[in-house]
Amino acid sequence: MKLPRRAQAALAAIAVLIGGGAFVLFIAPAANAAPPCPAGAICFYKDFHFLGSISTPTRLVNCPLEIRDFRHSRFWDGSSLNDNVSSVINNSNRVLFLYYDTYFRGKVWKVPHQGGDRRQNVPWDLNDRFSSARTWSGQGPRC
Ligand SMILES: [Ca+2]
Repeated sequence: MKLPRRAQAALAAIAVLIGGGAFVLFIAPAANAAPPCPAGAICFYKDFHFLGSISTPTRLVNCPLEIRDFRHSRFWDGSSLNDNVSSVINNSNRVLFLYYDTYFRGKVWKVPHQGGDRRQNVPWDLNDRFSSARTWSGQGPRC
């Protein structure tokens, strides 16, 4: 079977890429890729646009439904959550409140649990500044 010239060129290019080891680059994840946020979870990301390392603190969706001091919480890469959160996805059924200071003090930023706003970059003036968080729901568990 005779392939059209374009198809021959494409096959030749693929053969070169595979032969040269470049094929690995196509299937390797991007350097900054973080896992997607699981259903029902609240996810903090170290970088904007849901990149960098991720943290999925279960204590915001189960009792005690709060983190009083981010200095005791970590991203998956081991770095501290404190003054480090840059984007957030709220896949839970609870409204999330993030606070500038520990023990729910200082400026507060609200992330709803539904609609487009449940996935957000942290505003510039609050980027890498949050130190505590808690969640609220009219229905969900109370502790
Ligand atoms: Ca950050």
